[in-house]
Order: sequence, then C-alpha cells, then structure tokens
Amino acid sequence: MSTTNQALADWVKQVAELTQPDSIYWCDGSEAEKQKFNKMLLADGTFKKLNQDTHPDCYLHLSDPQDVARVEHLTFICTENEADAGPNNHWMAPEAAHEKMDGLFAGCMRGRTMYVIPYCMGPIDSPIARCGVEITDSAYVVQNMRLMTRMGDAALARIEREGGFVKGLHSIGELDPDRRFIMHFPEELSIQSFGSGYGGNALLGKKCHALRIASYQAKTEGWLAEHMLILGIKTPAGTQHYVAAAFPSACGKTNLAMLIPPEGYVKDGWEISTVGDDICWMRPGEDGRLWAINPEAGFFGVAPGTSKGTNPNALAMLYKDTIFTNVAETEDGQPWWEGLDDRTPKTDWKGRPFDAANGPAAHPNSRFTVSAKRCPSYSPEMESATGVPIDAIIFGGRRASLVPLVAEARNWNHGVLMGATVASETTAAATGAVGVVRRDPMAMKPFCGYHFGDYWGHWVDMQTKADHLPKVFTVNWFRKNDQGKFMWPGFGENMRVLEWIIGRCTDQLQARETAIGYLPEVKDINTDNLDMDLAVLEQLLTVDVDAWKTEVNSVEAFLKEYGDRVPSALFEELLAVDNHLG
Ligand code: OXD
Ligand code: MN
Repeated sequence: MSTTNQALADWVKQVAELTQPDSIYWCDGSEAEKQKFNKMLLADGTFKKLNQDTHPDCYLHLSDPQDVARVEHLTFICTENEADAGPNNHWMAPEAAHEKMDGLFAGCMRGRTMYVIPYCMGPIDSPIARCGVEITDSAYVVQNMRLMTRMGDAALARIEREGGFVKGLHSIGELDPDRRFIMHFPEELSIQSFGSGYGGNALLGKKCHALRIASYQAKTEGWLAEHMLILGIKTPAGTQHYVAAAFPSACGKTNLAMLIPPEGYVKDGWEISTVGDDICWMRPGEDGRLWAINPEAGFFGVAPGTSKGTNPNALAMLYKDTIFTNVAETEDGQPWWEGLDDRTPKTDWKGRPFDAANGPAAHPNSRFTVSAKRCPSYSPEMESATGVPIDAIIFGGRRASLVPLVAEARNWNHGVLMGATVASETTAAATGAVGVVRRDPMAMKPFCGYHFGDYWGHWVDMQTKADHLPKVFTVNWFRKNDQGKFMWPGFGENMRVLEWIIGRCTDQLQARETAIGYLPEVKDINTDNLDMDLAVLEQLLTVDVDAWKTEVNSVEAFLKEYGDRVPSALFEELLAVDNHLG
C-alpha cells in the first residue's frame, strides 16, 4: 500500500532510508488487522492473555521496568527562538535536536517492521479534527493507537483529501533511559520520540500532538487545545449542558468525567454523559460560543484506585477489549491493582510472585487502554462533527485550605487568572511542614507547546474571537479540617457543585460577590440526602482575607517568573482581587 499524498509518500521513504526497517506496513484500521496484531503480540510475548471468561479480548503488557511514565526532563520543545518555548519547557535548537535524533534513528529499525499509522484526532468528518501520521516500530503502540484514535484507511483518505498532517516518528530504540528523547518541532508540525514505549511518550497522537503541537497550532489559528475533560449534564427539564474541566494529575479528573450522580439526582432526572476524559479542542462557532470535541477515541487511564466505589463507570468498561499495562494478576488471570478490591494478586507488575515487601503489586502508573464506546456514560455526541457547545469552564486544584469549594470568575480575564494559578498542594506530613504549593496553570504545565506568557495572552485574546464565551469557575474538592479530614465528600456528590454551576450559567441562581469572585449562598448548594453539617459547608464557602492576601503575593511572584510576555490583564485582575480584599 502507499498513498497519493506525495508529501506523506516522500516522508515515509525518507524515514525508511534513515531507519532501515526490514519491511513497511501501512495500518488500515480494520477488525481483521486488529486480530492479526493481537496474535502477533501474543506470539512474541508482548501481550499475555488475561482470563478470557471474565475479561474477553483483554491483554496484559508488562513494560520494561524503566519505562513506566512520561519523562518531562527528556521532553523538549524545539523552536527556532529559545524564548518562544518559555520557562515552562525544556528547549533545544531544532538543528541540534534533528542532528541528535537522526543519530538515534539511524538504522534503528533493522530487523523490525516499520508501521505507518494514519490517524485522525477527532471525528473523521469534523472540521475541528486534525490528522497526523505516526511511524513506529512498536506493534503495542499500534494496538493502543487503534483504541485511542480514529486510525487507518478513513484517516488516510482525509489526509489525501486535505493534504496537511502532523508527522510523528517513534522508535522504542533499546528502551534505554539514557537514549530517550521526546522532541517537538511546533514550527514544523512534527514530533520525534525515541527510546520509550510508554503511552504519553509513544502514542504520539495524545500528549505530543493533541496538546503540545495542537496548543501551538491553536494559538496560530485562534482556538484552544486544552488538558480538559468534557462532561454532558442534562437537567430534569431536559436541557443539555456541557462543561470542560482542567485538573492537575491526581485530582480525580477521570472520576469527574464519568461521574454517577447521587440517587436523588438520578430519580429527579439528571443525566451525566462523558464526552472526554483528558483532552478538549475548542473553537469559536458562528454563534460566538466555544464548540468542543474530544480529539481522542479512547481512554488511557490510571488503574490503581479505580473501583466500584470510586468510579463504577470506569470499572464497568474494563471487562472486555482492554489493554492493561503494568497491572498485577490474580490467581485466575484477572487484572488487579491496589484499590480494586481485597483480593491478593498472584503476580505483580514485574511478573514476579506477589510479595508486599516488593512494593505495590500494580505499578502506581499502571494503565488501561479502552475504547470510549465501552463506557456506560459514553455520549454519542463524541462523534458529533460540530462538537458540543461549552457552557462552563472549570479549573480545579487540590488545596487543603484557602480555595473555596466553588467560585465563579467575575469576567473572562479573571477566569484566565484563575486558570493560570491552579495549584496542587502536598503536605510534608512527616515534618508537619506547611503544604507545598505547586502551580500547574490550566493543568498544562507539561503540555503547553510554547511560552506560558503567550499562552495566557492567547486565552485573554479569545474575547476578540468569540462573543459568548463560557463562564469560568474554580473548584476545590480537597479542603481539609484541623484533623486532616476531607471536608467535602467528593466523587458523585460533586454533582451538587455542578448543579450550582449550571444554575449560574442559566441565570437561575444568585451569588455573593466576594473579593475572589462569585460564591454560592449556602442555601443554594443542594444538600438533600447529604449527611453534612451546614457549618462545614459555610466554612467551605468562606473567604479568609488574610490567607488570600498571602495568596495574592504568591500569585504575583509566580506570574513574574514568566517575564514580560505575561499579559497585563492578569496583573490587573490580580490587583482587582487585592483591592477587593481591602
Ligand atoms: C495523562 C497525564 O496521562 O495527564 O493523562 O499524565
Ligand atoms: Mn492527562
């Protein structure tokens, strides 16, 4: 097979000359191809069959123990001008990066097959979607891309119709951490990744294309590529709303994306649907609203902690057609991870007999890869070419104190400030030290393909591109009391906060104006059937003026780290907060 797209044909030929594969295989995306690859991966030991009675078509892959996560210190943005990559990225000059990568790729596919994967990020017929081609020597990557993207003939046909595509070149090399680099060339719309087979480093459609390269494209073209879930919320009156939400890791993003509302809400007719769990591309529509697609087709989620209690929808989708990476196995060949249930696994993620002395049975970053269609809360709107209109953007962090349960931005720029200052806080429990605040603007710290100052400027500029931008909110599920106990129940109960947000978006609820934005009246948070002291809720909705004064100073110092590219609008909003605090 080949292609009528000359640029693609030339590139594949050039890569083959460099990498010297034994053969070249163009992926067509068919069911027959999927079966063929599964057989091949079983035969060479990359996949192990899990219990086919309880988990039909589920496979286990145990990776190289040194290749289990993204490698931010080896991830580079290679722009001509160093300043354009910003202090938020590692930078390498494109020429030097190409020289280094050419050296690594030279001859690296000898004795291997080179797979060409045409893929589309987003529904094939969506004008918001974009195509790419990943060349890889890993059949495991092919099987993951099959679940995570629309890949094969349909994507190739679109590339041949449209012309443009993002070039992604990947080789597992020798899986040597000392010969591992993830390079991005935003100005060339290309990615080169060597030495890792881990999802975030190797499934180039995901973080590399859909966030780092796409965020750069989005700035150039006037849209947004964000690290956000997309959630559908249908009210008992039958009105459909959509929210997009950004959370740093370990803040319950996948759980929120698949939330099951409390029983009373379900009885009343509220419905939650999942459009996306990780990435959101938003474009201004003719109506002035932001229209969003999930560029992905599947979920690449963290397994540990997923259970009937925390995320029943996620658990339900993992019984069929799923690839598990680095989880443990039970006696009867079922996948297992910490937090799943109280069984004891037989083997751990290194394939050894389980021994608690060796640490967790499943790697803490062990993953499942599964088609989004397997999720009980899957929204058919995931296939919509126009995408879904976003009513609210939510930024969440993990703050043990200070940040209220929910607050609404006064205006768009204030919302951008809220997003730019998202933070997670860890407590050094052993020493009793104060929480360390780690800022993760828009949860994009590892994923923004250019200078954060320019990125915030682009967010501010969206006002000139769309007349009906979503309202912006911050949420914080993680406040703790003096005894170190969580004050808000979280999980499905977060629905109560979503109801308030929808009430604000539809002008059905009043709010109190405070120095840090609009906050709910305690009475406006629905506490039906919730065993919660209203005094605690009141605490969660109180602004501590002194603590916020300190926060304002911390935010100012943080923004200044990004130099003179930070839009003045953010400092003006910060000053407004400061003035309101008195
Ligand atoms: C992810 C991440 O894997 O954000 O989604 O790291
Ligand atoms: Mn993510």
